[in-house]
Amino acid sequence: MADLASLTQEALAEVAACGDLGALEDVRVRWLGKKGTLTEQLKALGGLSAAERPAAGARINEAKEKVQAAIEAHRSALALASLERQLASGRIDVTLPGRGEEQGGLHPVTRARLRIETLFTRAGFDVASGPEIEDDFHNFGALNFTENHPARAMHDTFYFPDGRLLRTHTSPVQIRALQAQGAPLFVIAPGRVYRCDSDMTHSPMFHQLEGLAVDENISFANMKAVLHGFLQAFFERDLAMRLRPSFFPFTEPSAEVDMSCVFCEGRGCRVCKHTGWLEIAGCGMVHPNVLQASGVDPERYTGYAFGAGIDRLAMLRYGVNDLRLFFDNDLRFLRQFRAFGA
Ligand code: 2NL
Repeated sequence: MADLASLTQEALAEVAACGDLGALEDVRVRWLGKKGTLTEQLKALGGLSAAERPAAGARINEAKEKVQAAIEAHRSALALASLERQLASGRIDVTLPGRGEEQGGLHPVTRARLRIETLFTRAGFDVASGPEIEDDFHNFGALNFTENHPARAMHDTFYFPDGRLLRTHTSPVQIRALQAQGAPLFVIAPGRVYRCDSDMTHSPMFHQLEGLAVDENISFANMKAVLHGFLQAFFERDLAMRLRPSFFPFTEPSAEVDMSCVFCEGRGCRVCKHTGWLEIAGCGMVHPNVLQASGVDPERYTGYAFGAGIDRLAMLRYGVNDLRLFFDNDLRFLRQFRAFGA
């Protein structure tokens, strides 16, 4: 019988020298397989006496188990090392900046709205918002529209089958604010509004700014000063403003607001159709019926209100000549409004 101790040492040395799982399997077959060197030792037991056989067999099995254990341990170590190599090569540094990210920016209509909100907030107004789906009372009834007013017609207003509608102006937001807070009240209501109208200069959805000031002793002169101050601040320049008599069901008296053309300074150009003036808003003193309908005493309080198109304000401020550009969302157009664009 070969020297079991030195065979075992030889086997263990081979196991330890294995660099991968394949080599380790070869070593296992060579030593412990059916015809493996240590397995073969059992066959030599036949040449021993019956007295020596059990002890010799036990020692061979002990050697086999020792080598088997060494193989298992080495197999685990190789598997762990291989996993760690894989993890190290595939590691992702989550602190690296992403690839291909671009500087974003606000939509020009959003920029105009935020600018408007900042300026009116500075003047003491709160910013109010409300539902885009409204009922007849808040959109028309409370605003002194007669039952048969043309604006109520199906071809001007989007109606739902249950009689509700898409608000045609943001006045209902101000009606709700009046109902909820009463007077005194100073609010602006910017937001999306909807009208059954679509052509070169009309979009079925557009953005409106309305404003409402209700308190004791509110005058037409107060309104004129606030609107003129707003326009000069919004366009960052001195400009002339004029009021022309007009009519709205919800204000009396009512006026159209014109400002001197921001493109030709009043000299006359294509944008102002050679008049020197741009129509920019409507306004007036809140009709007593409107205050009454909202639960405010028209004998004690007066107020002014105004409405303007945010899209039109944005077009004039940023020099955009086609309303539809705001709604196409063509990135070549929008990129020009990036906060820190190229
Ligand atoms: C326009 C005209 C206007 C108002 C809107 C208003 C709201 C309440 C009460 C009274 Cl709650 N009036 N809003 C007043 C005058 C004109 O808008 O040309 N808009 C684009």
